[in-house]
Amino acid sequence: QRKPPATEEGWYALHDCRSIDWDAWREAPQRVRDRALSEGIGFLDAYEAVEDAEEGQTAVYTVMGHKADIMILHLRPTMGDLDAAERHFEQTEFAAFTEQEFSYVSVTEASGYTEKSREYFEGEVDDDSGLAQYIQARLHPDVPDDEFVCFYPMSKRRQPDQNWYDTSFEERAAHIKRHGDIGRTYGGDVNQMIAGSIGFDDWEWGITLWSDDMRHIKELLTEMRFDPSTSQFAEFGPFYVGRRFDPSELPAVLAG
Ligand code: 76R
Repeated sequence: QRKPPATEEGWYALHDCRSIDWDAWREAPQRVRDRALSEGIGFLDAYEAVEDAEEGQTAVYTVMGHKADIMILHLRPTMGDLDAAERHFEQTEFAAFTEQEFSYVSVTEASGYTEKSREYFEGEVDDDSGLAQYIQARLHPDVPDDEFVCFYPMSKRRQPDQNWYDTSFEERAAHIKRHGDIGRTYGGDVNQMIAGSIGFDDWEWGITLWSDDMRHIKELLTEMRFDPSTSQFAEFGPFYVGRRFDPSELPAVLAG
């Protein structure tokens, strides 16, 4: 009755949000700044090219507002890869000018709530079927070229009268179906990555959304706020909104 959904995990994700110490940056001698920039660009280029691991993705964004200045997103096959990425970054001269304001650790997740995904989890589909390929693409996503990213952690509510974890599988599956029906109407306008973080971080999922127009994200999230799966059960953490940049643009980002 209360059984948890089957899940499959893919790549591990680290959202690494940093602020820049602008005073230290302005005061640093030019040769130190040059070295910091070339080490920063070198790190980001190598990680975007996934030179450190078998596979994965890395992307870097500027972050709007006071919460951070940049967000580095790493997706890698193992948690050890993420650990190495974080420590490797700390060893660059560039990192000395940054402070880690926020980070989030999760792993991409597919769950067996929908009828189709249940067929997949029950082993009834071939590996080369469209469904299997769709799920594998969700677990090993290509970070889209979209200009904007929106990241936030969330949990499902656990209150006496509104407890996601006390509802039956069937009830949760009905919620997820309606949730997915809304989500699919934004196909093409919003790309998303759902990553589970139970046991990894302070919330239960990390939501990463990408779009070329932030209004699509606002519209999607507003529609979901009115859907019972969100209105009755969702709790949200802080939101981070960023804009993609190419590592070669780091000097311009730091020139302010
Ligand atoms: O195919 C289907 O019918 C459902 C597929 C699906 C699942 C299983 C799906 C589709 N999601 C699933 C699971 Mn989702 N999702 C969120 C958020 O801000 C909010 O209100 C909630 C944050 C967004 C914006 C979003 C978008 N989803 C989940 C889960 C795990 C639930 C569990 O296991 O208990 C969470 C926490 C979550 C949250 N979802 C989609 C979207 C979009 C856009 C889709 C459509 C996918 C597509 O187009 O392929």
